Amino acid sequence: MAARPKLLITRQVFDEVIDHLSPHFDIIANQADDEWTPAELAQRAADRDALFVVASDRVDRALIDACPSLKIIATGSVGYNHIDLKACHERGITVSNTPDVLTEATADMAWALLMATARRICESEHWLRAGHWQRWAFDQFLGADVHGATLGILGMGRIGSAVARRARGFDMKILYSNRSRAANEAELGAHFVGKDELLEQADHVVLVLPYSAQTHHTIGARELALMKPTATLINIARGGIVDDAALVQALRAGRIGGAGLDVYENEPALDAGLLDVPNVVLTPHIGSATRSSRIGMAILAARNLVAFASGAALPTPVATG
Ligand code: 8YV
Repeated sequence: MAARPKLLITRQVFDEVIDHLSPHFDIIANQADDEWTPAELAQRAADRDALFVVASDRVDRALIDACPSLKIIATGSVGYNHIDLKACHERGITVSNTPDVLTEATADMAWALLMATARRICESEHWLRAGHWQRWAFDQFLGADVHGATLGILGMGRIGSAVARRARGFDMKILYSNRSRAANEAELGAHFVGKDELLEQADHVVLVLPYSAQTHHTIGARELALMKPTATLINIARGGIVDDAALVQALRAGRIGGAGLDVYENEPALDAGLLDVPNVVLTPHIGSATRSSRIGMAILAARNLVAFASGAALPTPVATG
């Protein structure tokens, strides 16, 4: 019997995922979820045919070069900006990701952040917990309307569309900006506009773009200055799409109303200013963090690996060329 291909799983995964992979691979797992330096990761990956990684693993050319037998990288994430696709292409390494299974959970998260930011949920809760609530007042924690407001979605892919569908229940006007017009815009009731027009008109801006060199700092000081002083900015996409330092300045100066952030430029490190401004809701990259969504992501990554090991077509390959 031919030897099973060697797989490294870089992070702790659900037991059923290990069970799914075990018949097909000789596995090194990290069920203790130890934190590895890039050198430790490269050392463990060196003799592997397959890697199961996550978005916080940096799969750069140096790591790929350190793995001469590597044939497939399955990431347990929809985003794949952490993988050097060019290096994979040159080496003929197959890559897969996990679209669809996290779309609805991530769209729910965009709404959780939008509502929390617009209605100052976290800020008022902290104030209450600190014992400041002595009496009710007409002007306490006045927030922004969500119902009937204008929603601007930057990036109208699967998650953007799911965010838009939810907006209809709030009777919102929906604007979107995207590289190309969305085929489903009529069904979503969404209007295609330029980025600047969207920023000028939207009461709530949701970022759902993939990160790339082209989308780096899509929202910087210039863009923040275009937004309404009452507007909220929600980022569930990737750190680096927003210039966090410029955002801190805009929040401090009251140039926008507030922000809801799940992702950060240098996460898990945060721009220190973000911790000091009250009008920002901060979550630790939990956009897809529901049980069903995270299990779905891990199982889909495993299904891609098993398909590869069996010589079958991958369910969700990433084009590297
Ligand atoms: C993941 C994500 O939870 O899928 C993505 O691209 O950003 C999140 O859903 C995270 O990246 C863990 O891999």
